[in-house]
Amino acid sequence: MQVPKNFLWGGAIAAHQAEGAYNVDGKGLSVADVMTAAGNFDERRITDGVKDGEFYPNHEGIDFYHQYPEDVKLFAEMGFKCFRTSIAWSRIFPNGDENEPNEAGLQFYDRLFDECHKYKIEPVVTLSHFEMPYHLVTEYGGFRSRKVLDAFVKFAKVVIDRYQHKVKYWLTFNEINNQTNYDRAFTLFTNSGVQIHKGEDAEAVMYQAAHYEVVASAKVVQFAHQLNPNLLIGAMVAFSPVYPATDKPDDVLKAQRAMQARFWFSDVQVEGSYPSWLRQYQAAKKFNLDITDEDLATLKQGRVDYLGFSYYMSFATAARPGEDEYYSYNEATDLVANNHVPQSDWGWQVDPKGLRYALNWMNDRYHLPLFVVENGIGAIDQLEADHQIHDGYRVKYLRDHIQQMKLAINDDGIDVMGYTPWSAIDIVSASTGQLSKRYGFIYVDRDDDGSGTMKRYRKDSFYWYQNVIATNGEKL
Ligand code: P53
Repeated sequence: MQVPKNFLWGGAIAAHQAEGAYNVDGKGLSVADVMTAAGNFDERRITDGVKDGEFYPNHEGIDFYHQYPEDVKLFAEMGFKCFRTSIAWSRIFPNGDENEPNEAGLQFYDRLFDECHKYKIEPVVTLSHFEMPYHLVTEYGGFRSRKVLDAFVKFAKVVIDRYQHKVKYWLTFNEINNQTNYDRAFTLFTNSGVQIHKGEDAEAVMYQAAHYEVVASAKVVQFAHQLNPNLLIGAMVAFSPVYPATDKPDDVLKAQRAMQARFWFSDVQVEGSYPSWLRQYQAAKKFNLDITDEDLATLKQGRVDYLGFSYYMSFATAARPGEDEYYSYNEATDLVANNHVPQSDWGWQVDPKGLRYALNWMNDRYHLPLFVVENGIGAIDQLEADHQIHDGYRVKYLRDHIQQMKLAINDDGIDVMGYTPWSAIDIVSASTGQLSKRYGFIYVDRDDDGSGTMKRYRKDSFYWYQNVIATNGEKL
């Protein structure tokens, strides 16, 4: 059993987790540059600018900024048809609010995309992947300000115009729905550049920031469609489905609300309007949001062409005794463990069948082509004395998930554009800042404290994936 002929096999990374060179060629600080490293179960700290004596793992990343020719060559050796990365906003507009872009930053992505095309690798580019210019945080409070909506659209127009003949596949906001978990500082900061002040209603702030983002996304879609009809612009959500913990009707309703709360973002981006429950909910909660008629018209005119999503794990939820009439969902407190699936070393619930569920759920709801733009497992790898890495657990994870994706394609008839596992190569973990939470097919000799040679080594999974691509998914 194979997948369609033109299927886009590849791998994914994000600029801030790989490039390093955080202050090179005019790049400004981004939100990723003020986050420290954490351990397995604690959170990265967000510092007030870059502080002496702190370690910021994204500052060097894996030095992809300088070593990309060697890395892209390795991607080509695996047979990648596409490669997903992001454009670091702060390379193009170092502060975010300049009038003119930074030409040196633009030239880097020219070189990178040219390098990809040398091997017939199609770039898939995310416009905003947890890397807003830090100046937009300190000056405007991130996406709580409409000015940042405009700054983002300006940035997006510059890069889409510049690379329209090199990049066909675009995604607007990476995992725009992580901020459903509005009580977690990391998600609001990385999605939206937002920090919550004492006494503020984080949920209301999230709905405002996310509104400006879906409007920005719609403006970008509109711009791209007018500029060049060959371009395809997608939305991108983290698809962790939320299952009801039991068959109790209250749990089922709670899980339904959780799904609505996690996926209203893509509802708006795909359908061009807010779902009815959310309008009622926002009014009942008296959030007092700046949502204009003009915004609502913009949303209708900027519907995405496809839906990209990440899939790592599934969640489960249970209703609380005396649940309120809204079945409101707070991701920080309302998730429960699912004892039917195992967990990764970082506590992520491993559930391959959830990927088939995800594809069917989105296909039923959105009727658009779907693109699996992230899937993978963070694990500790051992570099052996002979420079081999035996990562059978990674092969097993990916095999089990590809198997389910193939069932969704062949048995359920779903239009899946491609598959770009996370990550093409080891990079800095987004949530922990660790290098040791490894996802790649290519090992990078770098440790959590920044030591190591930065040398690249092929893992067992590298050769396995090479064969998966060569057989178009037949041999797993
Ligand atoms: P890390 C939360 C839930 C699912 C995916 O994550 C997530 C997050 C935020 O951490 O992030 C995505 O590195 C994200 C990538 C990230 C990858 O998943 O925290 O798009 O930037 O690296 C894996 O283990």
